[in-house]
Amino acid sequence: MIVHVLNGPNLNLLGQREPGLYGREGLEEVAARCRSLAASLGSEVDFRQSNHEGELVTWLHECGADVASGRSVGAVLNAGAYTHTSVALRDAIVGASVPVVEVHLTNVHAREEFRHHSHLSPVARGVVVGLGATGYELAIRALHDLARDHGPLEE
Ligand code: CA2
Repeated sequence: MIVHVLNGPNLNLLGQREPGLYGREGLEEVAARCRSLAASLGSEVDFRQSNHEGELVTWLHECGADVASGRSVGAVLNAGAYTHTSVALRDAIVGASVPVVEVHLTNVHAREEFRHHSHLSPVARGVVVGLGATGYELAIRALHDLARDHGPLEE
């Protein structure tokens, strides 16, 4: 199986700026952690990052097609700031029927008010916030458990 891990704007800066907030690990190190855990579950990771909303929409569509054909367990999605602004990403999750676990490195609820609302949480299977890169690993495990327990096509 594949597990898609999609990262939104500015996450390419991880490990280079604001280590006090986002930690010292770079995005490649997060990817390595994801690959290692997925391998232990017998899966491969398709790990991507984009600064462009439309590209993330297209990737969610691709993930939905892979889920529908039984190749993917779904997507871990850290949409970055698009979380708080993007109706298009929410529509893509619903439209492509993607099982999504929304992940945030930081505890968005302990930050500015504008980060408290997510357009994605109501259509996500689950949400993990504030646990750093460990959140990605928890989300990968959850997507595998959900696919195993409910089957890839079930709501
Ligand atoms: O906590 C998260 O994972 C966020 O999705 C990160 C976003 C932020 O807009 C969300 O509210 C919460 C920001 C990603 C920017 O990442 C950077 C990493 C290092 C240095 C600068 C930005």
